[in-house]
Amino acid sequence: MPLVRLCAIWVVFVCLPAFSTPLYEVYTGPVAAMVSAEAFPGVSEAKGTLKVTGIPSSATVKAAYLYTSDWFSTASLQANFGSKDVGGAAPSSSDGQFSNYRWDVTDAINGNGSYDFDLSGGAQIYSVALAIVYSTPGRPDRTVTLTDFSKEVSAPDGFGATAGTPEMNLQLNSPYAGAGTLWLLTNADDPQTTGEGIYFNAGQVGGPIDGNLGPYGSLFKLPVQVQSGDNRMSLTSNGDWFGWSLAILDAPGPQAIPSPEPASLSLALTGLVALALYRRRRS
Ligand SMILES: [Ca+2]
Repeated sequence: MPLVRLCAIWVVFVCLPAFSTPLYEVYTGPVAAMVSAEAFPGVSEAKGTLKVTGIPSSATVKAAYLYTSDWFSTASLQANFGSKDVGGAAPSSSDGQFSNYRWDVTDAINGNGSYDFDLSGGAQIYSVALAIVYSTPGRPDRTVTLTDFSKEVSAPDGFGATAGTPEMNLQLNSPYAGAGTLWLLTNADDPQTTGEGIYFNAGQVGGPIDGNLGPYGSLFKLPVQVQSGDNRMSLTSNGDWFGWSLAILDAPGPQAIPSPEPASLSLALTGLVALALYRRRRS
């Protein structure tokens, strides 16, 4: 958390808006994901452009969500995306002074390109992100799990944090083991306090968390080794105070049934022909 922001007054709202729920969606088939994000220095209105790249022209968009998060406020935020008014949103989840917001913008995505956004009504917005899951015929089967939440990761002395712990964990299930990709979005992280770690199962796969998008937010796309069953992620604070709001795991799908190699197939045919000739000679 940028130190300049620590003296902010936390506005407590008497009437909290209705909360929707965190998301945990699993997509299977020839699916893939992409995430685009932009950082902001703790603003009440976040305007910018998110780029969508890498989606094949034959792909179908299964889901697209616009994300932001806010600190010290749970007020509803208003959003425009891709020249459309996509309406107001209450927090989809909240943890202490950190809240996550989500809009379903699936209908607004028309393939690769630049998508303008304008989010207003916030207190301290540090990042805006777009997460897309798409399906491409002919691609290998995968298992993409998209989940959003609010986790306030805070220093042991807290800097005034009212929730969160120095280490936040999350588990994602995968039916199959193999190589995968993990996306994580954090915000209000900064380079002044560093040394954070990102862990996946037993090993460290990333860190520090120092605003790799700019002041003050980070987007990570990390290669991971997925195990069958539960996979445990951990983010450590090491003195920084930030929010963690999004995780997407691209994991293996069902293994393709092995087809006979051409060499072994011709060997089998040769054997069958030889057997037929031998029987004809004996008859
Ligand atoms: Ca940091």
